[in-house]
Amino acid sequence: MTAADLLHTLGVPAAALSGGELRARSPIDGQTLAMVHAATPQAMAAAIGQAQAAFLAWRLVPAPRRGELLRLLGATLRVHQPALAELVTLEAGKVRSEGLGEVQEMIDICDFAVGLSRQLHGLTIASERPGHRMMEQWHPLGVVGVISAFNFPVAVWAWNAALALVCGNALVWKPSEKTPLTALATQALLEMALRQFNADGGIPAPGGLAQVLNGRAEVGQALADDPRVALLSATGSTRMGRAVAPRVAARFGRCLLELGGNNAVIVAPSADLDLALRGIAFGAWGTAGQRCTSTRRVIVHSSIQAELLQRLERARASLGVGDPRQAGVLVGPLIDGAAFEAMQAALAAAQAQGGTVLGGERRWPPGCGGDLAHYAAPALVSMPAQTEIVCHETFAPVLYVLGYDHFDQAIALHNGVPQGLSSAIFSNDLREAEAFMSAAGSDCGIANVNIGTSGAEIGGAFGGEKETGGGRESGSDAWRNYMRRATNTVNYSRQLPLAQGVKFEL
Ligand code: UN1
Repeated sequence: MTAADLLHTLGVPAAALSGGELRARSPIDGQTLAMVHAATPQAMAAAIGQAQAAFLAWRLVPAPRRGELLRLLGATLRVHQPALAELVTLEAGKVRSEGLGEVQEMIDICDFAVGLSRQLHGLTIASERPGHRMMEQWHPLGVVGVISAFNFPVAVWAWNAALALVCGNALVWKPSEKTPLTALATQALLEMALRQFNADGGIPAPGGLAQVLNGRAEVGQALADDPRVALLSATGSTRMGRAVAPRVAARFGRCLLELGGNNAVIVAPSADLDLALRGIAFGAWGTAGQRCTSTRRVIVHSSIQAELLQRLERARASLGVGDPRQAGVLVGPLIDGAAFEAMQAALAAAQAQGGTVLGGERRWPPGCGGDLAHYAAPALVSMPAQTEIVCHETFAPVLYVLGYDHFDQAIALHNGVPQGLSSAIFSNDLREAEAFMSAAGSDCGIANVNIGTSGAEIGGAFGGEKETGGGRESGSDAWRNYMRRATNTVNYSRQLPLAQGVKFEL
């Protein structure tokens, strides 16, 4: 199906797809898919105003009723999963099973939010004063702004949208300029769910509750700067986070940052190498290395370094690179020419810093647009040390391999980068595995044993430390980021004792 057919199936009006100034492009062949309208900062301000008004009504709707909207969104996504996944493949270049997986992640978080709609509970706390009771409540927060990246163009929105909406907030979304079509399609599916919600006889949703505005950086800045935006959830590069977070902090807004990673796998002498090989290959080269959880570094014990390198090289050389819609292809295109240039620059730097590079060359798969698209062979780079380039996140299928002799050295190398998102160890030694997950082990937000760094489930909190930004999205208690906590003390006695035994007798 063409993009136009898919968008029609997904309920996007044809008028939204031509005459605009933002080019939607497929990385598969570099062709233009549509010309989409780009919003102005003024339009963003107006949208935030509508969202603020919608919030005032939505916060009063009982949470289980709000959960019904997410149940309907999940049901709508189930019906349209194949078409939306195909659009993700066209616009972000993911292989088909990963496109489907991304939409599955949206469905999963909707299911999670439905359950959550009856579990947004706080604590009851023992008061030190007689006849008093303390408790905490979680209240809706306000307008939630979402800035998302091209590489998970719809799942990351869904993590934020499902939690924000069930928590009683309104939503304004600024998607990546590189993936405006999947954003329009997702919004159309949400509007289908809203129409059903508003027709079922229950309390309806206010207009303007969830909006999407495609546009350039200044539209994202308008979202970051607006004091009516209570929480800005931003996913993307550390550079983007550095630009956005101080603007939000300057007005005392809340930020939820999910920025770059530089994820490593430690391979210990006891590792099951078959498992390690698959986990590393998928993590490093799957999704063409364009996940924030992609494996960028392998830290392998010197006793098995040669064997692992040899097996990794065999796997690397056998990977099908090409049109992500074709059977047998596991590595699709890079998102654009700039991504390819960044990959080449990283490989040149690695070589200059003493590395041995295998692969990484440009490919021109037949029927894929020639020079208009950017495909690269995955790269495997042996490094003599953790040099400057290894400490840098390059969003491409480049894997650096470093050796170690002692476990402590592996942990030091592991943590010796500025980012702290995801991490893994392959080991069958219980002591090593536990030490890796301990307070003195991996400093990342995600630390896995005998699975790779990428492909997290929605049930856990997702995010990381240091330059990754410290935010947590998705599962566990990440919902608390989307609410405000009120501590309440109730006096049901006939006295007014003061806390800490303070006396103030009139
Ligand atoms: C991202 O790359 O921004 O853990 C998100 C994973 C996916 C999400 C990645 N579930 O790889």
